[in-house]
Amino acid sequence: MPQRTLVILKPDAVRRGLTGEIIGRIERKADWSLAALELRTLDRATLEQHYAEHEGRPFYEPLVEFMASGPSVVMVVEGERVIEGVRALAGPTDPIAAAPGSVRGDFGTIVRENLIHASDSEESAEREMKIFFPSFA
Ligand code: RTP
Ligand code: MG
Repeated sequence: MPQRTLVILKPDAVRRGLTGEIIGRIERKADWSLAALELRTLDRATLEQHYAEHEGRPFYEPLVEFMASGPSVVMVVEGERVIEGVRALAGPTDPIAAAPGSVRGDFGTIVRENLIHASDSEESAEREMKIFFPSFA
């Protein structure tokens, strides 16, 4: 079933020059393609909307600060089962627990700077695409 998902290559991925590597992994999956892509420094208001579910948690403030600390690559990826698929390609939140072969497992060590965000459900994907690409969805 074709789907769309909102993917962010976080500021650590851009700073470390890993965006080509990660985009390449996404592009090489059969029947997946890029529907939107932009290099953008995310502002606080956008991040507060995006991470509203985490407001009040101890990691929220440092997370928002990190996410605003430099440019990110914001993308919409479309294709067969892409919501579940990009989450699998990313690996679990904690990069040390993530298997080698996944983006977080191959390149990450600390939980906050885990390189990539991907929508976790169809509802999240719709909500997040509207936040980052209001004219697109
Ligand atoms: P994401 O939303 O970025 O795709 O990641 P996720 O679903 O795997 O993780 P989530 O629980 O939604 O957390 C969002 C992001 O917050 C940072 N985080 N830091 N204990 C901590 O320091 C902590 N926990 C979460 C990570 O950047 C995580 O991706
Ligand atoms: Mg999440």
